[in-house]
Amino acid sequence: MSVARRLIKCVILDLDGTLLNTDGIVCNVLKVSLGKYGKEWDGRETLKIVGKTPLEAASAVVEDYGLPCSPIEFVSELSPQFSDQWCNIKALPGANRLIKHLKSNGVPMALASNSPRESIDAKISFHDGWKDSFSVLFGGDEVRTGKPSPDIFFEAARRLKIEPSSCLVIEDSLPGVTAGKAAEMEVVAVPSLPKQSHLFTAADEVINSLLDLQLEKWGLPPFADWVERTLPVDPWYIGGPVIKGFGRGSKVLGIPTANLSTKDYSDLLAEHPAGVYFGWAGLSGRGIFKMVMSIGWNPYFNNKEKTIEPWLLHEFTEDFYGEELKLVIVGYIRPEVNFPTLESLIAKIHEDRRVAESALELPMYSSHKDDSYLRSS
Ligand code: ADP
Ligand code: RBF
Ligand code: MG
Repeated sequence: MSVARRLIKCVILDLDGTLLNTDGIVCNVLKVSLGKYGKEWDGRETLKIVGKTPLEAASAVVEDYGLPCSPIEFVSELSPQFSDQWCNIKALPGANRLIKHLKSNGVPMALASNSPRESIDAKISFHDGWKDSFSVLFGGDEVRTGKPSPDIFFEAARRLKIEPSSCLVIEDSLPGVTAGKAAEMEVVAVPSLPKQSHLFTAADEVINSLLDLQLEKWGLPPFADWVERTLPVDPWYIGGPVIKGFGRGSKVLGIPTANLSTKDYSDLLAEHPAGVYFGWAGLSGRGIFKMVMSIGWNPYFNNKEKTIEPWLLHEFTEDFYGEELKLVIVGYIRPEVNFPTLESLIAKIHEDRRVAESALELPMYSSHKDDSYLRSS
């Protein structure tokens, strides 16, 4: 095991984009509101608003779209629409696991968010056990200046009675990372927007999702739920007819991947972090097979779209395009990464296959082979 970089005594967490999957909801509200002004929301704007205070975010949108209202008016127009949506925000994968783990190990936790205290309280009220897990909560309206100013982190540390250098900040946004470093804390960035990790050079570590957090690096109690190099996840399901992919799985890698339409499942795909997962695959009329897959942008090929690439661990004598494929995903192996050579990418995928093949023999994973979803049509 690697030596801890620093002895950390507490964890300060950001809320939106770090623990909660707020992005989709923010986008939907903006789409509707801008529509009323005859404007079309361009998803790329999200980059400008993540991690900002509501007023700053509103100013950016009002200016970029030339809206005939002031940022303050825009905020008041949007707030009731946002409030209506708080109940629909899901916890990001790994958020509940992290909170439970730190709590049961007695690691103090603070929540420090740029959103107003009132919305923080409202948002977390929909997540069991969250409120009681934080000894300190701070909203952007409770300090003089929000992130990227370090105020909110200094205040959180002061209230925790722990010196800043012993605090670990977990943040998804650039303003948040800047604030954490300005407070001289250790900062792990978990960028909520795809393909942004190169911008987070100020962070002490950049990870792909909370599933990849290695607490022992910070001298904190390690997660104990990894089993034979795999992390069990709440099973989830996806299925549909097999479609044509980029035509390079078999040709370039010698590894065929039976692609599913991403259009029909964009919400589901957005919910799950990019990475390598495994589970069981049901192919109607042919049987049930072990499966290992990647979800993401395949950095080696730098795809524009997030795709799902399942490799069925079975030798087929023919293609099965158009046939109904059902997947149950039961575990996680690793984040998606880039490789210096095609050979190293191929070698890694074969290693993933071995990990998945052997893990799927464990009762905790093999029991899902009998899931009725795999046989349904
Ligand atoms: P594409 O880019 O169209 O997905 P691939 O080279 O990735 O092409 O090959 C995938 C196709 O190969 C699948 O759609 C399926 O019809 C076929 N195939 C054969 N064996 C397998 C397997 N073991 N796993 C996944 N797909 C397979
Ligand atoms: N592509 C990457 O660029 N990085 C990866 O880490 C990666 N991991 C994969 C793991 C598995 C189990 C599979 C089946 C594929 C993976 N690929 C990865 C995707 C590979 O690039 C993809 O199958 C081809 O792009 C097919 O179009
Ligand atoms: Mg494919």
